[in-house]
Amino acid sequence: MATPEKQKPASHAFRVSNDAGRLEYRRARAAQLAPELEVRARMVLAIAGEAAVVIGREQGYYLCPDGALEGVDAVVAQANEVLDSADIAARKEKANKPFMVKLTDMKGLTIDSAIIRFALRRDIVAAAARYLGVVPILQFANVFYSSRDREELAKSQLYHCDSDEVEQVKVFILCEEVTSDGGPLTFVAANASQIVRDRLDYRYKFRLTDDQVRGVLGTDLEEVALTGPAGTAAFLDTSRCLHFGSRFSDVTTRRVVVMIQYITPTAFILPDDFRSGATFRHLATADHDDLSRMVLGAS
Ligand SMILES: O=C(O)CCC(=O)C(=O)O
Repeated sequence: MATPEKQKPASHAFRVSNDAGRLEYRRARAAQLAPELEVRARMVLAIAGEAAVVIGREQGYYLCPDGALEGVDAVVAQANEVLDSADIAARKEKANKPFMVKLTDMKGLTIDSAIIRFALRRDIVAAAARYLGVVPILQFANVFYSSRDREELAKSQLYHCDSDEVEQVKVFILCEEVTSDGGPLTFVAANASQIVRDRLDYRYKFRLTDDQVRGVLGTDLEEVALTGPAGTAAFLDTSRCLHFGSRFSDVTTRRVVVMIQYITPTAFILPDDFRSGATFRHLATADHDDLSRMVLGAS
C-alpha cells in the first residue's frame, strides 16, 4: 500500500526558497517571538565570555584539533558503546540515507549521558549562542555511522546548505580516525558559500556538483575537510556553509561521528510553539538552571 504523503507545514515554501524568501520568513517569526528572543539574547551577554571557541561570521566554522576541546573523550567513549551494540545492517535497511545512518534513538539519551552533558555544557552552548546571537535549542544529538553504499553520489554526499534554519551550529566530533579518503565532512567558508548561492540563485532543496561550486569559485575554492584522530571536532554552520560528506571509494572504510545540532526558536523545523517541537524538552527539570532549560526548549 502506498504511504500517504506527509502534509507539509506552512513554512515549507520558505524553507526551500532562496535566501531572500527565507529571511522574510525569519523576520516575521522573529517579530512573533520577540519576547522569547530578547530573553535568549540577554543570556548571551552573560555567557559569551565563557565560549569554548569563537566561530567567525565570515568563516561560519571553527576547527578543533584532537586535544583542543576538553571532555570530548567521554563523548567518544559513549559513541563507541553505542556502536558496539548497534545493529548496523538493520539500521541501514530502514534508513533514508543508507550511507549515513543514525545509531541510536535520541529519545533514549538520558540527561546523564556523556553526549547530552557535553551538549549542555556552558562553554559549548556559549560558543553556539555567541555566534547565533541567542541561546539556541538543542535539537539533535546522535552517533552517525557512514560507509559506502553505492557508487552514485546522492543527497548529503553532494554540496548543499541545510534548509532547517537560516543559520545554525552543528558540532561534529570524530569518534575514530578519519582520513581524506574516509568520507570526511567537507565544507566551504560561509562568505564563499554565499557567493556560490548568489551566483546560482540557490534554493535550499538544491544539491550541487563539485563542478558547479568550482565553476563559481574557480581557484578561490578552499575546501576544508574534517580529518584527524578521534577527538577532532568542528563547529559548523551547515545552513550558511556549503558542505558534503560520507563519500567513500573504499568499501572497507567507515566513519563514526557524533553530531549535535543547535537551532534557534525561529527555525523552519519548529512549530509556532517552538517548545512543543524541542526534541529534548522532556529532559528538563525544575533543578536545571535557566540556561539549560532554554537549551532544552523548556523556558
Ligand atoms: O557528514 C556528512 O556526511 C554530511 C553531514 C551533513 O550534511 C549534515 O549534517 O548536514
